[in-house]
Amino acid sequence: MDTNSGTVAVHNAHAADELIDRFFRVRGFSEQIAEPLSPEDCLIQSMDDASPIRWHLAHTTWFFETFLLKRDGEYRPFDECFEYLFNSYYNSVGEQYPRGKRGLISRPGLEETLEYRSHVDQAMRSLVDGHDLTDQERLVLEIGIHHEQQHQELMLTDLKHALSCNPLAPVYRDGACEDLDAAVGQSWVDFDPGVVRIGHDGDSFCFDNERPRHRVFLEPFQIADRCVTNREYLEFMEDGGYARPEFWLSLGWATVNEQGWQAPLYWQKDGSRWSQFTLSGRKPIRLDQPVCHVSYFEADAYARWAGCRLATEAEWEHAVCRQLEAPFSASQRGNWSDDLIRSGRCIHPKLSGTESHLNPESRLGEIDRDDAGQPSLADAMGNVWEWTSSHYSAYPGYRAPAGALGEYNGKFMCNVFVLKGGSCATPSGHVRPTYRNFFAPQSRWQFTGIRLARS
Ligand code: AVJ
Ligand code: FE
Repeated sequence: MDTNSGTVAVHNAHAADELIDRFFRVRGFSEQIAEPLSPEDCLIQSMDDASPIRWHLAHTTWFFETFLLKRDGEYRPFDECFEYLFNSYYNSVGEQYPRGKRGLISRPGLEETLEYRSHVDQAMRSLVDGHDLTDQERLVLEIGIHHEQQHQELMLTDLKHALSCNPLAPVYRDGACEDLDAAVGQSWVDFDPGVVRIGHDGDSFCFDNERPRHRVFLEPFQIADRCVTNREYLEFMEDGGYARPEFWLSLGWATVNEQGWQAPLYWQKDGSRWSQFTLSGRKPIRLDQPVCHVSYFEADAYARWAGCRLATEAEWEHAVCRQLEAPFSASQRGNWSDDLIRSGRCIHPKLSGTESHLNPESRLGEIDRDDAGQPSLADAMGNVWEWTSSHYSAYPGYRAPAGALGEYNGKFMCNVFVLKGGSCATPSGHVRPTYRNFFAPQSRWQFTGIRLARS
């Protein structure tokens, strides 16, 4: 393995001091996520796609150990076997313990896993105190920090799935979900045809898959100023959405039937009332919250039922970037996991819409508009990941970085779709409009929702 040759990414890493502060803050937040959990909670694995909390705590540590510390001759590994045990998918590092069996690893236990973390944290402290980090070391450190933030989101989604399997509907953290319902209109934001640029530009951090920035031609389109709500999705359900093949892709229809899907993941009907499992236990469905935990297949079928479609990745990114340049910020109220935890709220999407959509006192029904009089896209960043119709493929000119970290993103560019914007399980500061998340079209356990577009 050789991550030291070639360029891992093409940004100028931040100053070492700022990075190492961020390193310790981010490491601390992972432990804060695990803090309310018992050792039993931290071991279970409810499906192949999900991993135990303990595995996430160890694997993120393994990342720094493998890609930074082991490059330094002085470093003594905590346990040689962890190289194999906590390798997720890096063939150039070596073989991997089977993914679907991670829940069988009862040892190291939670306590020892936390010792592993502090062993590595101390070694990281010595590394940065011992010498000025090279450019390459700062790059890998920054990737490692963002990697740990990706796993913080996965910890929350995997935990939600695991706890949802328990009929006692356990509460991870008590917290209020916004329980207000408000009639929220939906408007369309218009775009003229033309050549636009998408992808990351400049020196700030991004993952390799966000480059190179490149041109794309867009036909005229419209994109919704907010995400689809539970109220709207229920209309689809009540119109026989899950029973009518005409709305579904063939693979989607097969999945609906195989899995017996009749509603989004975590929904349950008691009599005539729908409820949903949340990280704060079971709660009634709030009609004006964005629909969440739908697959690509459901998002696509809903859009077809509504006479619309999903946006392409380029349409979504162009729409959001144009808006971020505009001099208003209503749509930028994020709903990020660290803020939600800090303020004791439920890790759950909030009402769909801008402030003015949502404040019944002031301008109910009115919508925020930018300088050109266009409605603004509400909640595009944070709240729910938005499925796009774009397959996750390499941008023109993309080359995976040399070395093991070249396995990070590029090799997954098959049979998955791009999601944009971040969710309420994403920590603040982790995503940007160019960020490319990706999941298989049948995946529902991430906080995924729907924004409509049309031509
Ligand atoms: C971008 C969320 C699809 O889950 O494998 C974690 C994130 N990459 N470790 C994944 C990731 C390496 C990735 N997703
Ligand atoms: Fe990982």
